[in-house]
Amino acid sequence: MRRTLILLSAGAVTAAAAVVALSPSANAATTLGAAAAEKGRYFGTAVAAYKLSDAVYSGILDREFTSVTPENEMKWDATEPSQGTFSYAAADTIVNRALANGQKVRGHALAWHSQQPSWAQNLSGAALRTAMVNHVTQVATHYRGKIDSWDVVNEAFADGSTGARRDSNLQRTGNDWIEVAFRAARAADPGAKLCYNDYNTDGQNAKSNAVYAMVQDFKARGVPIDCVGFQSHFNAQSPLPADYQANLQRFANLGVDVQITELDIEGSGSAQAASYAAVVRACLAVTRCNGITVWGIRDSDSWRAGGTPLLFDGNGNPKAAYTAVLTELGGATPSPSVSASVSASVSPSVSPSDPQAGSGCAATTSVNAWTGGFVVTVKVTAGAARINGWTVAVTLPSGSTITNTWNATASGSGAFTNVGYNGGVAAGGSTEFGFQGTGTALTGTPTCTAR
Ligand code: 9MR
Repeated sequence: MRRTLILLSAGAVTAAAAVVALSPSANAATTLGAAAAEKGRYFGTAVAAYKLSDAVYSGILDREFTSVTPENEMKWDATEPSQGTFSYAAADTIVNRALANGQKVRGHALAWHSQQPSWAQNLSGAALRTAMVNHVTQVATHYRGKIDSWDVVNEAFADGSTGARRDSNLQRTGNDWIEVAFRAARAADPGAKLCYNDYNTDGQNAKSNAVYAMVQDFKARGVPIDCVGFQSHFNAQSPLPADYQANLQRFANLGVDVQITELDIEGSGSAQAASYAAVVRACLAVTRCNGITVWGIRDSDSWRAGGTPLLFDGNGNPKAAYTAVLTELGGATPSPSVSASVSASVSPSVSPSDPQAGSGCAATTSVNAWTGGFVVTVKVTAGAARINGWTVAVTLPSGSTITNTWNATASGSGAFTNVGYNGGVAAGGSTEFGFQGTGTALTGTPTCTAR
């Protein structure tokens, strides 16, 4: 952690000195996506199309994440509910919204034994093989050019010590069904990375050994495969394995990217935070680990909500696990920590090179506007002295409405006040908040009042 020392000179009332530790740098990235990007990685989440109208959900999604995975909308039952009839509306909503926001898309999943439409469940043999190839081809063609990575085949290996393939209707069409699916996907979308994705393969065990052997064989025979996804659903029964990093590394050494694709860790508090940090550390230590996706945004969005396994609580507030992930990525939450309190009021002397010299606070905006809507990010910068709270006032054109605010409380028309964790800003430090609205965005400069 880089610590910045700011020495304060004797003041008018009582001489005092304080050491203020910015955590860790006033310029550190303040979102998961921005921090991961500085490490050359994406940070993604699973998204459910029906939740996009929830402003808290979409606000966090757009602020924090640089990749999205449709949680259910690209599965076989969703995209081909009856044979030969394709239904892309829900997945298209997620994909097009993500691309418009500059987020990558992980496609999930082309061929899987689960969530098959009933017509496919009732097929077997050559008819099922043909239907599977057609499905892979049609869906990958529809999304050609839009998908960063496809989970071409999902969960094809059995749990336990056998190292065998999972029995399924697809497996019963012949052992080559996996490579046939990969070849069909490559032909349909040559630009997408093609992944094999599974769970309980996060450490070295019989199942991951079997996947490893398959990838090694594919590479040797020229079957197109670019990445392996490690779902990483952890809880007390299935904890983060000690050899997680080593396992990621051995797959990377085969010449594929590795991605953490469905991360969630049941638990709470510092124990959960420590496990999340360890996952991030492992990925950062493996050059070819090029992205992490968590399996949902808020605990309440999780497929196992009771285990509170995600980075935001049910209200959308960042948890300790969020801070741990952000810190491990080299980012920092906006609020500084003060390691020694000032013992009396002082008049600080600020180095002449300090660009924020002055008092109170200033606010600057960055506006992303489109026809009918806008997102404004506001940077609040403290002047020459630490501030303990702030209120920013903006003037909105008449007819414009604010629909969502993050990292601040909207208090009345166009006024925003800090929330609990970002009111304190060290001298010269800054914090960000944002809001989204309909209509036309503001054009003028906002005013900032410090407390
Ligand atoms: O999170 C998904 C949940 O909403 C679905 O009901 C479920 C149906 O199978 O799939 C969940 O996602 C799974 C993913 O597609 C594959 N790996 C395991 C995930 C959690 O079950």
